[in-house]
Amino acid sequence: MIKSISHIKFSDEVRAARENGSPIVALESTIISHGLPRPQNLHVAREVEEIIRSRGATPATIAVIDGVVHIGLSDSELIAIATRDDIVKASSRDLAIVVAQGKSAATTVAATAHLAVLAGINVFATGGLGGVHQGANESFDESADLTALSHLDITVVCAGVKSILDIGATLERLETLAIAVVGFKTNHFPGFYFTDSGFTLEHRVESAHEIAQIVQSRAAIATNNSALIVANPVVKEMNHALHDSILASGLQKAKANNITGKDVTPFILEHFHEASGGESLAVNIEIIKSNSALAADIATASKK
Ligand code: PSU
Ligand code: MN
Repeated sequence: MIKSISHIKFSDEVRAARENGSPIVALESTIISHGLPRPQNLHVAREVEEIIRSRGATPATIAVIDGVVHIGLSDSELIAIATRDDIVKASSRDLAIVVAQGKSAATTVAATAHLAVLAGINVFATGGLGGVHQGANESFDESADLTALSHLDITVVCAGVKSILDIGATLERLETLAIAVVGFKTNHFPGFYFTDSGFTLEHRVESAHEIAQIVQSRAAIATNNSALIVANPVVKEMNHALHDSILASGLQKAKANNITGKDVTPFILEHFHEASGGESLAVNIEIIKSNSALAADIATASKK
C-alpha cells in the first residue's frame, strides 16, 4: 500500500492570500540555488519577496523540500534552498521523482510554472527564460521551459532569454509554440544582460493595467492555454564587449569540460559571474528585482 502523504504545503501568507483572493506572484528557486552565488543568493531571494509585498501582492517562492512541494517558503526554508548542498535542479519531468524519493529540489521556470498553475497562481517573475542553446542543431539542447510554457496559462515576466542562447531560434520556437510575447515599454526583445537583443517585437505595452487587460482577453477568447511572456528590459545593461568575450570563453570552457544537459546553464552563469568581476551579477540581480516589481503590479492590476 502506498502511504497517503501531503505532497503540497502552502506558506501561511500564501494560504491566506488564496483564501482572500488577493494577488500572488510565483517565484522560481533555481535562480537561488543554481543561478546566483552565495551569499548574495539568499539576500536577493529575501529582497524580491519584500519588493512583491511592498506592492501589495504575496510572494510564493516555489521549491521541493524533503519530498514536499512548497508554494511559498518561510525564511528558514529560503535559507535551506540557498545554502543546502543537496538541492538538485528540477524541471517538470523531475518533480514527481524528487517528491516520491523524498529529495529536495529547486524548480526551473518549467517546473515552477507547472506548480504555480496547479496552485492557481497565474503570474510569475523570473530572470531570463531558458530557450534554444547555441549549436542546438547538433546538441538538440532546448530548454523544457519552452514546451512547459506552451501549455500553461501563466503570465511570465522576464528580461527576455539569456544572451547565452540562440535568441533568433528561441523566438521562432516561441512563435511555433503559440507563446505570446509583449515588450514592456519597448519594441525590442531584451537579451537578458542587454536591453536589446537585436530582435524586434511586434507587440508593445505601456502599463501593468494593459497587461491585465490582455490576460482578460486571453481568457475570453480561450487563447490562454499557453503562456504570455512579458519582456521587461533591464535598465543598466552589461558592457557588450565584456559580455561577448566572457560568453565565448564560457562556451569553450563548457565544451572542454564536457558540460551537458541541465548543467550547461548554471555552469555558464557561474563563469559569467566570476569572469565579469561581479558586473553580470549586479545586472542579474537588477533584472530579478525589476521583474518581481512588475509581476506584482500585474497581479494587483488583474484583481481590480
Ligand atoms: N535565468 C537566470 N538564472 C537561472 C535560470 C535562468 O538568470 O538560474 C534558470 C531558470 O530556472 C531556467 C533554467 O528555467 O535556468 C533553464 O535551464 P535549462 O537551460 O537547463 O532548461
Ligand atoms: Mn538544456
